[in-house]
Amino acid sequence: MTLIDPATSLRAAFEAHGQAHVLRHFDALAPSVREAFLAQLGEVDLALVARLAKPATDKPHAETHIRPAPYVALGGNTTDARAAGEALLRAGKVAAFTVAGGQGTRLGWRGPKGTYPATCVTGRPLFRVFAEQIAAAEKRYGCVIPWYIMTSPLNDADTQAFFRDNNWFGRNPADTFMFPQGTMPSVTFDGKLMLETPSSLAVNPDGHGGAIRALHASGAMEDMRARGIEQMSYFQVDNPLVRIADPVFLGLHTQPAHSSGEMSSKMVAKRDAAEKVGVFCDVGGRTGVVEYSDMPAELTNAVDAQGKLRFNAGSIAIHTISLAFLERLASGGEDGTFALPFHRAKKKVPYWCDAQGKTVEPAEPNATKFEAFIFDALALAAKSLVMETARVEEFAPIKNASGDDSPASSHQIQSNRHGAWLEKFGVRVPRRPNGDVNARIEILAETALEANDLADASLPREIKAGEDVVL
Ligand code: UD2
Repeated sequence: MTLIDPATSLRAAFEAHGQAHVLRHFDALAPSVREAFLAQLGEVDLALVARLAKPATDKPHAETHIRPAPYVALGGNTTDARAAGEALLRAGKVAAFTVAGGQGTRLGWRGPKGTYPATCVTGRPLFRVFAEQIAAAEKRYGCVIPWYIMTSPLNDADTQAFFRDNNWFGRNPADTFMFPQGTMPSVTFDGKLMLETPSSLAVNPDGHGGAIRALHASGAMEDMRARGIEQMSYFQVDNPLVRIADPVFLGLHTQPAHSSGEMSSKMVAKRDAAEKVGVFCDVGGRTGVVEYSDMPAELTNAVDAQGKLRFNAGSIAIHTISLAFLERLASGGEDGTFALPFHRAKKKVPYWCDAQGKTVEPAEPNATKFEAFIFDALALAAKSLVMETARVEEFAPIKNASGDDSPASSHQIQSNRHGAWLEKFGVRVPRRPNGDVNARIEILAETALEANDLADASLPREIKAGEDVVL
C-alpha cells in the first residue's frame, strides 16, 4: 500500500474546487509551518464554501410575509412566573452562557471585549460584572450556575489569561467552561479563498450562531447534561446591565401558554427607527429576528395610527435556550451548519499581496464573510416567547467608541437605572432637565440584583449633583 502524502491529497481537493492558488507558496514554506497550514486547510469544507460563495438566492424579506411579532408587554402579573423561575434556579438547573468571540473592532479596544472597564464608577471589566452577578445569584438561590463562555481562536488565550490573572473572580474555576468558536474562511467576491500570510488562510469567527457547533464540539453540552442543567441564559459580552438569572423570564419561558420552553427572547421598544438592533417579527407564522441591515426601509420606518413604530420590538440579544433544544439543533443540519444558515457580509479583510510581499489592509470591502446568527434558531422552536423589558433596566451595550452604545451612553444608563432604584426607596437623586441622573451611581451585584433588593440596605438620604456613589 502506498501512503498518500497529506499535502498531495489536499492539493488535489483544492484543485478540484478551483482553490489551489492558496498553496502557491507551499513548497517554499519551512517544514515547521507546513503542518499547521495543512491542518487549517484540512478543516475547510470546500463544498460548503463553494455553495455559500454562489450569489445569494434567498428571497429578500420584502417578498416574504412579515408582521410584527407578538410579545408579552411590561406590567403584567408575574408572580407565578417568578416562582417557577426561582424553583429552576434553586434546583441548579440554569447555566449562564456568554458569547464573547466577536472581534470588537468598532470599540477600538485592544484585547477581548470582556476585559473592557465598563462600569460607571469603579470601572469593573465586563467579565467581572458578570462573574459578580452570577456569584450573587448563586448565593441567593443556594445553587451553582455554571458559566460557559465562547471565545474565538483570536481571543481565547487572552481571555483565559484574564480569568487566571483575576483568580476566576473568586468563583470555583471548575464552574467556568471556556471554549473557542469555529471559523469560516473569507472569500473574494468571485468566491476564491484568500491567504492572510503565505502559510495561513484569511478566516473569521463563524458568528454567534457558531455557538451551537462549538457548545457541542467542546463538550459543553455534555457538561451541562452531566450537571443536570435544563436551561441556559444566553447573553452578549457587551451589555453590563444584562440580568443573567432572571426568574420571571425563566418562568415565562417554561410556561406552555407562552412558549414551548425551547428558545425565548427579551425585547425593548426601539429608541427610534434607525437603532441598529434586529427586530422581532412573525415571518410566515414563526417568530424570528430580522437583522436591521436586512429589514426593508419601508418596514423599518412604518408607523401605526398613533405614530408608533410598527416594528418596534428591538432584540437585545438575550435569550433563554433549553439544553434539549440545543442538542436537537446540534444533531440537525445537512452540511455541518448545525441547522443554522450562514449570512453573507461584505467586509474589509486583510490579505497577502505577493507583489508587495506583505499582508495588506484594504481600504474598501474586498471579501465576503460568512456568519451564522443564533436568533435564526428561533424559527426552529415550536412556540417562542418574546418578553418586553425596560431599556433602562437591562440594556446599556458598549459597542462604539463614542455616541450611541458607547462607554459614555452605557455609563449614563447605568446611573439612570441605579438612580431609579434608589428613588424607589425615597432617596433624593439629582436629575438633569432631560431626566438623566446627574451623578454617577454604581450598585454592585452583591448589594442588589434588582431594585427590591435595596429594601433592607442602608441607603443615603440624598445623592448630590455630580457625586460618585458606589453601593
Ligand atoms: C447584535 C445583533 C442585533 C442586536 C444587538 C443588541 C447580530 C447580528 N445583531 O448586533 O440585532 O440584537 O446585538 O446589542 O447579532 N460574537 C461572537 N462570535 C462571532 C460574532 C459575534 O461571539 O463570530 C458575539 C460578540 O462577541 C458579541 C455578540 O456576539 O457579544 C454581538 O456581536 P456583534 O457586535 O457582531 O453584533 P451587533 O452589536 O452588531
